[in-house]
Amino acid sequence: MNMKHLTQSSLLFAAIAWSFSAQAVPVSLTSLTGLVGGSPAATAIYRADFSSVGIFDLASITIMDNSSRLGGSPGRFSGFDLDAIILSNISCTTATCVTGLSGFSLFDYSSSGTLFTPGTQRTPMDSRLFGTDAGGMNVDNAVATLGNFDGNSTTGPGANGFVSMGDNGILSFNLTSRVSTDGLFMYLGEVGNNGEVAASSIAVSDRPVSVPEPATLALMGLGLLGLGFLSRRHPNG
Ligand SMILES: [Ca+2]
Ligand SMILES: [Ca+2]
Ligand SMILES: [Ca+2]
Repeated sequence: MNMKHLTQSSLLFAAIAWSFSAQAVPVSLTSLTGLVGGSPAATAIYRADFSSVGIFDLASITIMDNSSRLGGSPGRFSGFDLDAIILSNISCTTATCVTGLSGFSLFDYSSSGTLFTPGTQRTPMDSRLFGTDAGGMNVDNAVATLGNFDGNSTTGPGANGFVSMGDNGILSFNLTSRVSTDGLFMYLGEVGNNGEVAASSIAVSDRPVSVPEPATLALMGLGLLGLGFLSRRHPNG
């Protein structure tokens, strides 16, 4: 790592830590083989091994879209399309294996356990992003079903089972209780397998995420845009 990257890394860490008011560290993801989901089924699953993440107890997980208008569909489907996110102590190498897991009951996918900052939509814009509630500021888990990898990978009338975060959207999950990172795996699914997960950043913290101030988020978003070196671009993205 050269000095430039070291400086950028320090700045990014500072930006995340500031926003979370807690220790937050970036997480690397491994793409699993195969696709799952509803109909059509085109959800790609990614695995993170938290054993080596550098914190002992996990309290929150944050997904930061950084797709920068690169992949996927526009409008209400802009940005990262999250099908599901679960935690388990079982290591899977295939997407089909993950669909057979019973994830730990540590998520509250309702607005009580999530913090959502919608990203922007590419034209044609809708009143709200897909899979969000009437106000567009929270996940509607009756649509997104974030505990199940069941997304219908379509932008047509049959779209269901996921939430689209918008370009540079941020979605945080506060776990219902802290869990040891020893032997802990996270699995998350991206509907469409079009590079939006691979172009996003995942961070974890040993503290819950509190309600961020808009100014903080705006600054953080700009910081992440400028610090794209942490993005993991999908080769087909
Ligand atoms: Ca999308
Ligand atoms: Ca789902
Ligand atoms: Ca997608």
